[in-house]
Amino acid sequence: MARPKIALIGAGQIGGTLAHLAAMKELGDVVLFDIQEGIPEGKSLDIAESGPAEGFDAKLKGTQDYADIAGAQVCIVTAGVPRKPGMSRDDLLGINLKVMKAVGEGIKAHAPDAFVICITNPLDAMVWALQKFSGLPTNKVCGMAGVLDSARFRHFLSLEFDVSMRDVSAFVLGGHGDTMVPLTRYSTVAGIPLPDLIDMGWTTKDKVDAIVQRTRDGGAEIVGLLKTGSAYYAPATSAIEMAEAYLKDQRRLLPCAAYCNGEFGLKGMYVGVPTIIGDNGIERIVDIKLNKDEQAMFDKSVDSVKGLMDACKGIDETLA
Ligand code: A3D
Repeated sequence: MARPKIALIGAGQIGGTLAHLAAMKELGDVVLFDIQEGIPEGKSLDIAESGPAEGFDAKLKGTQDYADIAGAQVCIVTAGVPRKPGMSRDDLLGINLKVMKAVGEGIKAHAPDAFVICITNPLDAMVWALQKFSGLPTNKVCGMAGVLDSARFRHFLSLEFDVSMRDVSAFVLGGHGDTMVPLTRYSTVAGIPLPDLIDMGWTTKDKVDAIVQRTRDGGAEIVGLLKTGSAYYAPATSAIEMAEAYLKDQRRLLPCAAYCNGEFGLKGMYVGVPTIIGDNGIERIVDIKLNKDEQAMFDKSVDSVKGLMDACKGIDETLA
C-alpha cells in the first residue's frame, strides 16, 4: 500500500519542524510547499539526509507548484507571517487573509479530499476563511490551537506539582488569543481535578491563577524570548498529534478550532472546542456544560473571534 501523502503549505519554522517530525514518525511522504524558492527544497533535502542516521523511510519533496500536493491525505497550513515582539496575533489579519485565499484555492484544485489543519494566525478567523476559500467540508477543515494551549497548561502544571507531564491532563477552550479559556475544573493530575488539589493544600488558588495567566501569555512569552518570530517546536508537535489521529483513525479527544453548527450555542463559526478526530476528520464536537464563570469567559472569547471574522468580511467581500 502506498504511503500517505502529507502536504505542508508553508516551509518556515513550523513547516520545517512539521516535515522533520512527520518523516521521523513515518506518517507518510512529505511535500513541502512555499512561495520562497529554495527554502522548501533545501529543508526537504536536509531532512531526507537525516534519514539514514535516524532510520526512517519517507520521501520528501520541496516545491512551489500546487500540482505537487495532488492527492494529499493531510494538508497542514502555516503559510503567512508570524508575530514579532509587540504584535498581537490579530495584527497579522490583513496579510494572512490574502495568503489563506491563495492556499484555499490551491487545496481546492489539487487536494480536495485532504484533512486540513490550519495553524496560521489569527487562528480561529484564518481557519474559518480557509474553509470558505477552499470549499472543503467543514468536518475536514480545522485549526490547531487548543492542543498547544493545553500542552502549555499541562507543562506549567507538571512543574507546579512536580509530577510527570503524562499524568497531567488539561483543557483550554475558546479562541486562540488572550481570551482563551483554560478550564481548571476539567484539568486533572491523574484524574484528580485541580479544585480538589487546591482543597488538599497541594497548591493554592493564587498559584493556579498565575499558571492560567502564564498559559494565556504562553505564545507572547516565547515571542519575547526569540525576538525574531514565534514558537514552532510545540506548535508543530501539536499539529502532528492531530494529523496522526486522523491518519490512524485514533478517535482522539483533542481541543481544536472546529466548525460549530449549534454546539455551544454557536452557528457558522470556528472556535476552540473539544473534538473527536478520526478518519472522518472532526467526527464530533463534545458539547460540555460550562458553569457561569466559564461561560462568561467563553462568550468573551467568542466575541473576539466574531470581531476578527467581521474584520475579514470587511477586507474580502466574498466572505460576507
Ligand atoms: P515563518 O517561519 O515565517 O513561515 C511562514 C512561511 O510561510 C514562510 O516560509 C513564507 O515564505 C511562507 N508563505 C508566505 N506566504 C505564502 C503563500 N502565499 N503560500 C505559501 N507559503 C507562504 O512562520 P512560522 O512557521 O513561525 O509560523 C507560521 C504561522 O503560524 C504564523 O501565522 C504564526 O503566527 C502561526 N502560529 C500559530 C500558532 C498557533 O498555535 C495557532 C503557534 C505558533 C505560530
